[in-house]
Amino acid sequence: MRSKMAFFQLWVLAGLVIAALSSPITPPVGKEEEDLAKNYLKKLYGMTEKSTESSGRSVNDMSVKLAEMQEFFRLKVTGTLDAETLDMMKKPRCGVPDVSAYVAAGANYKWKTNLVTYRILNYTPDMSQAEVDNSIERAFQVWADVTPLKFNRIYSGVADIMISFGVQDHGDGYPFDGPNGFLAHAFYPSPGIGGDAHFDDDEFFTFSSYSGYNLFLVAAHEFGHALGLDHSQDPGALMYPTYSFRDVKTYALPQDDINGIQSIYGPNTEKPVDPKKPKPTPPVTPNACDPNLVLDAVTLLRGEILFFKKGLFWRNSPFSTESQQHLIKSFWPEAPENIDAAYESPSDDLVYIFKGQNVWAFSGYDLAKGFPKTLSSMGLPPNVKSIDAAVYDQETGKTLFFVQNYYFSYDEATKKIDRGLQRQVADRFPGMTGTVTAAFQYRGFTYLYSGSSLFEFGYGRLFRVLNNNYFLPC
Ligand SMILES: [Ca+2]
Ligand SMILES: [Ca+2]
Ligand SMILES: [Ca+2]
Ligand SMILES: [Zn+2]
Ligand SMILES: [Zn+2]
Repeated sequence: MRSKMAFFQLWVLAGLVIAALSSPITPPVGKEEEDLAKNYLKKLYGMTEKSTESSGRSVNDMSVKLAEMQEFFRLKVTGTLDAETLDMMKKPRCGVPDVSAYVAAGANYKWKTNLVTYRILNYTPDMSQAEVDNSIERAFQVWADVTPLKFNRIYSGVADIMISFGVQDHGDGYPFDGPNGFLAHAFYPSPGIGGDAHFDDDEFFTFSSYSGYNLFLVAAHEFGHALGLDHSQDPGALMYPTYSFRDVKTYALPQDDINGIQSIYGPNTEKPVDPKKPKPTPPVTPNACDPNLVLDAVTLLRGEILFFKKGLFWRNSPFSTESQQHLIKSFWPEAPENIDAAYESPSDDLVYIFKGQNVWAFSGYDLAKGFPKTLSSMGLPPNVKSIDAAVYDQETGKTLFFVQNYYFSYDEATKKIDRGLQRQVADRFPGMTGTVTAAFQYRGFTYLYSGSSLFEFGYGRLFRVLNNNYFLPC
């Protein structure tokens, strides 16, 4: 079993995920990828492989475990190693299994006291010691804020939560894997190694930038385990297994994690230290079945449709009947959240994202040179402080920017706003009387959202009025 762990070293190219955006066609699965998948399922889903002779048996087990993993990540359950599943396996993540029964069956995932001690045994060379101390302290504070728990740092002796950085085999039988792949792991509450958190020092940990892996975010996730939490299936949750950058300065623990930890320890009954400085509202992952859901923006991206709401988006692929929800920051760490509008320009193969007076352009995952820019750099008049929606019109090669009941027409070839400036939305889209809040074009139809309604236009007229979740998984 131990010798097989070496395969994890092959598993270093988290950047391969990028390929998924540009090529939706499933490439043949190579030996390396199959090994990757096997090790993933063995380590995280309790797959056992009896021996190579009984190959029929092990293939079966693999397909069962693949289905389990696909189910966990809400992927299409195929039981086969498809491109979508491989992409998920290549994402950098926590090394704790997704189904806890395989690691600590029957364990009591709870500290018996509300006063928990921690000790930092060593440091990473990636950051200053003060930055490590601060990241760890804030990571505990995230949980202390919403529970009766208090965390006391000690400098010698045995703490409940012993924190250390290590590489490869670091003495607990769960070796790390070099850069990317597994970033850290932690043990559920119990004496001895229980509660301890280990960080893979082959990663580059950071204090505040979005390159490398943010130590505060990784630590806050691991401490969730150290307090007794399992992985969450909510892609917006801190306890989701894969790593995603979040804005650390404004970080607020998501509601899903608050519910999880409070179901173990109860809420924090203490009054806030400074009542005048309210804590940020916990983010709630948008629900596709909410009849009052008002989407922020919709855009095409290389044949897929992305539906934005708050910090997340649903991604609808024509090659799959499912659509998955992702954090915006997990695709574009530099992009804003709660965006106003988005569209894809096929002529320059960029996706544009709007918020307030700024516009960001991305080529695949990368921020295009010179961005973010201002709305006025696109030729919009200075009195336009934000736009409501944007859509690229395939027929004319123009992009429409919606502002209240008006729209501007932007020529993608000349990169200029057409003369004549703003026009009435209802002149072009008869029947569209409200503000257009999001828009996209698909299969020759123009879809305009206004609040929680969806208007379908084709051949110059309104075809249907649909529910806001018509294209969403509900
Ligand atoms: Ca311990
Ligand atoms: Ca690693
Ligand atoms: Ca909008
Ligand atoms: Zn984890
Ligand atoms: Zn370890």
